[in-house]
Amino acid sequence: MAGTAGAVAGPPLAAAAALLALLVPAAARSPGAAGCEVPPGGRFDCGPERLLSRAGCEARGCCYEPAGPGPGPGSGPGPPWCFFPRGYRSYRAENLTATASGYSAGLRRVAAGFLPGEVGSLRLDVAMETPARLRFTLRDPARQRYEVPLATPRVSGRAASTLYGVQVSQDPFGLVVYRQRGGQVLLNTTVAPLFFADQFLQISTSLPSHFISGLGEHLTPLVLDTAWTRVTLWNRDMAPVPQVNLYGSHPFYLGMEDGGSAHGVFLLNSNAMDVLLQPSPALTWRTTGGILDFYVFLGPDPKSVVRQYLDVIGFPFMPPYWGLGFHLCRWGYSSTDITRQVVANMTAARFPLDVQWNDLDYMDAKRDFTFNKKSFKDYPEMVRDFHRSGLRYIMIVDPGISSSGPPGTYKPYDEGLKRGVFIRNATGQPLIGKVWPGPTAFPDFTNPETHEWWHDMVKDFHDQVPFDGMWIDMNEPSNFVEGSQDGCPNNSLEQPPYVPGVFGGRLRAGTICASSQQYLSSHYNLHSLYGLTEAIASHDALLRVRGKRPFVISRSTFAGHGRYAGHWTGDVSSDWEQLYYSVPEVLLFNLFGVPLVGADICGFVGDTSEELCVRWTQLGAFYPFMRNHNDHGTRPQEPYAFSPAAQAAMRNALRLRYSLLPFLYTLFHRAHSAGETVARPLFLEFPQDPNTWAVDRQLMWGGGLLITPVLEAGKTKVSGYFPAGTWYSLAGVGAPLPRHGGLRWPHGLHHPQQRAVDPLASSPGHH
Ligand code: MIG
Repeated sequence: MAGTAGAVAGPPLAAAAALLALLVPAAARSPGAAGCEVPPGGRFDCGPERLLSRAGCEARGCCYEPAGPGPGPGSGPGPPWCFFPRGYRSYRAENLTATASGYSAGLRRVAAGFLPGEVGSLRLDVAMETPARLRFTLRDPARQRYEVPLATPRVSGRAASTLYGVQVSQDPFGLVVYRQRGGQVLLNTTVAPLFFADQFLQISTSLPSHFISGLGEHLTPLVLDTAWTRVTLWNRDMAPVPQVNLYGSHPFYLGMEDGGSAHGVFLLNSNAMDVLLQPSPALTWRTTGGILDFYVFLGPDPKSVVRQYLDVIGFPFMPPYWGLGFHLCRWGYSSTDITRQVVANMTAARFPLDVQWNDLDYMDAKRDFTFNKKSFKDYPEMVRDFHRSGLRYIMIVDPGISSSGPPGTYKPYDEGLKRGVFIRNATGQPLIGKVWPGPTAFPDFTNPETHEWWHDMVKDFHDQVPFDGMWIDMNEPSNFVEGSQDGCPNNSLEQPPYVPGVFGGRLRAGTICASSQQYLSSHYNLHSLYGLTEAIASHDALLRVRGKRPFVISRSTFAGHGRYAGHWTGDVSSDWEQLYYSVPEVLLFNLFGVPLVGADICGFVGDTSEELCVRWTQLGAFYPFMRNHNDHGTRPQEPYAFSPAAQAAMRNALRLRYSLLPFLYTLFHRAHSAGETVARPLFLEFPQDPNTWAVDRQLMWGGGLLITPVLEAGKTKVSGYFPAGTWYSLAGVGAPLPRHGGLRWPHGLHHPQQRAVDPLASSPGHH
């Protein structure tokens, strides 16, 4: 361990426990050329909030070296030009003392920072919560700051023996977490200075390897790129493209270590943030509010890391069995007649269908909890008829509540107004934005009264239309005008001194004003919790109204979401690239504890093609949540919309899924009761085999079913990686699949050593 902690040196002092030691460093170096010999990959940006000239950089006591592709404030694709010298001082640790749960220390700012609202004194609390879980927090002891209202385990006392050891470096302050066994350093915050200002909190750490997975929601491979990557978290309605903040926030990563051990880190913070990855390798958390509240999970195997994370945020809910069947939806089923016809077509074409959906089309003037009395005249009967034929039914619900009707004409708004459930603007009035129904107010789901009101609205509507589940969309929340119809005030919440790399450049882009007021705090703090809080309200309302296990699918998510709802990956394009990306997205959401996840099969935006749609259905048969959904105005993509050969291939894919449903249901039960994953990256099962770590063109169900889908156009063969073991072809088990329609959609799996037959091939003879 000694010597691995950068600036840490010297003999242990005042040990709070046998494995905790406060270390006194060699006298802090004064900034200047001496501390500037930092290899480019290990340089930490000294100008996070703006571009600095040499003079501006040196005025901060930092090193200036124009190099690489920069310049750029931290977000550049290369090393920062202005960077901290080694030993740059910010806080000094004092008074390390043992506490019931671990120990605490005071931190005192010893050198002025450069952002407003620096907190001069901090309190560090280290809690050794369980043998494999460490929590540490940095708070302002003088002032209560916003903290994420997520119920996490209350732990009293200190774990007797732990997988980790902790050291505190005194000046500059830093924390080192290492494995007791073998000494591998997992976290070392001495690599760069700590910042704790009102709206700018930053802490950096070295990483033990380049294999870092997590930090959603982004369109990324399973393993993130540590070559100067910025990952921004701030929930946003945004059709998935690489590099931008998408619908959800999951400030959690899992790291693999040499030898196959794994650890995880969760920052319990919901403010807009950037996470920066750089090649040394290292990671910087940079958030705009709250406190620093970290959990470190020691595994030591990756499955345990996931379970330990879920111990903190909650195990996934148990979906009803029907929820694992095939779901069919599109925007543009514009009447009950058309919706009924879709179901009839599915039956006639012998496709299994468990859940029929409707998009906005059912609504009257696009308002929640209403239906169109012309085109959806027999809506309640339609749903009852579906029930009679064994189907379930789900419709979309948006959070924005139409606010422009005359009083007395729309109960959700009238009641909501009376009961004070809406988010307020600077003048204390409901903030009015614009979504599908036109002007809308936004329910504040951090207010308990809103949950009651939401329940009442859900119940009223359910009394008319006995739906079975809820599809909650637009809950980032999405807003078609920036901030509100009246703009936003000019204040520090709207224009923070540091703005993370959010798409659109401003926090209010595509959403409501950051400074609007919610029951628990400002929207600035609570924004990324909007979807989660709506999911909780919807889950609870469904439970009360139906008295059965709820089924909620949400676009926006936050850590802990899986306990209440599932997720679909939003407005993906009908293209092959998005087909591939859906694999890592599904795998990542399983690591995030949201196993009920899937992408819109055949793609949402744009016209699909027959080949793409077949491949997508074949892959989608292995999404834990399997729904075909389509944009309005694009080419139809229901399974029956294609050629007989394509239909046959899709039917086979569906048949295979349905034959595996008991297994899938069991996996969900394992997730629900033991914190496991359902769809699983290979490295979770084979952590000792580094070849598996980055595999994200294959996925597993549970520990034994390996799926190797075709993800490219024009291919009838795929190669995949088969870890050591004996692999059996699923198609070889049980009755052979029937022959039909020639070889239009066969695909096979070939591997030099082991050969597996793709169970979805339309003709077994092909192999
Ligand atoms: O502004 O309800 O992601 O699945 O079909 C678009 C219409 C609103 C976005 C969802 C999509 C849904 C669509 N919605």
